Amino acid sequence: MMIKRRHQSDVRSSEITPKDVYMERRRFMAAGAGALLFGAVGATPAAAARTKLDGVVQGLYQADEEWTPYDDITSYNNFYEFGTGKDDPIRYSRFFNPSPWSVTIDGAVEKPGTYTIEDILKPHALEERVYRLRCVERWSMVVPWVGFPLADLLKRFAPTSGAKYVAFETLLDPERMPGQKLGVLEWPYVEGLTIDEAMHPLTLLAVGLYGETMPNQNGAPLRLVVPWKYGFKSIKSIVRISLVEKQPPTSWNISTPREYGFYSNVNPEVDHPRWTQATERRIGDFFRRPTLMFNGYAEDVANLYAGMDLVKNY
Ligand SMILES: Nc1nc2c(c(=O)[nH]1)N[C@H]1C(S)=C(S)[C@@H](COP(=O)(O)O)O[C@H]1N2
Ligand SMILES: [Mo]
Repeated sequence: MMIKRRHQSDVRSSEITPKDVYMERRRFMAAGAGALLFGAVGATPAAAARTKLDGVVQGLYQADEEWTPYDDITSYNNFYEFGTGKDDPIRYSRFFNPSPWSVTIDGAVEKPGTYTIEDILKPHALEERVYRLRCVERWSMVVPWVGFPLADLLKRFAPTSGAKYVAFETLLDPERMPGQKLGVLEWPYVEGLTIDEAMHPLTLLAVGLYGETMPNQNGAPLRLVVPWKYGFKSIKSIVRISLVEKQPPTSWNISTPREYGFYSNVNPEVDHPRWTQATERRIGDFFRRPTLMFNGYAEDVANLYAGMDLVKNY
């Protein structure tokens, strides 16, 4: 059953009030010392432009849960290229311009090349899918993404038999992504999936949310969404997709291998070394709730890991 409850914060840009702009300005002013590094102190930004996406159809997957409000999805998140605080991405991605944008598809494909984002998107119908996203830090949210299956894109470039894994890379540009001037991670941010995970129908390349183009802080113009894995697998602002023979490196595994493995499936039974993963706090809720195996997508994805030791392959 599909139940859709739109939250009152689902407003068109024309409805954004002076109060919103004021609050946004307050956020900016509160930026403090970090702002010296990240720039833009004293700027008076208008509310971010919000552009509706045309021709979006209802997708197959609709989590039957209340959508997390737009303002929460876009103001409390992780995007270390714009700082490590939860409210850094909205603040410091304000002037990021994701256009023009191109994406390189290479490795074990018959048709490698670098394509404009327009050429990448052209053949794909956009659909809305409501997915749960759970961060390894134990907060979660429900997001109406707009996108298309990654599998449809990969098939266009004709993977060869050497394509066992898919590696993803975020833009590397410290001038435009000032968090890359800090050594908190190795840059660029990289992630990877097995080919079966990448071809799974749940795996989405997203270009927007709430029916509108992707906000900068959520990974404009193109990001991955893998709803049964911890949020960090869902890499943002992608510039390269490589089909490869060997398991590719991933940013969090490079930085802290004991805490973050290649698979990173949401699993309430396998704890993070420093905290339990059995519960989570839905953004906007006060009480914690139990975390579900594979984030509630076990029926769809458990077969990908049949016979695998999920304690070893964390
Ligand atoms: N390039 C890049 N992608 C990233 C991150 C990041 O820091 N850099 N953070 C990840 C983490 S930890 C999470 S929880 C999700 C959050 O997605 P959201 O911002 O849409 O909530 O993005 C992931 N993708
Ligand atoms: Mo995360």
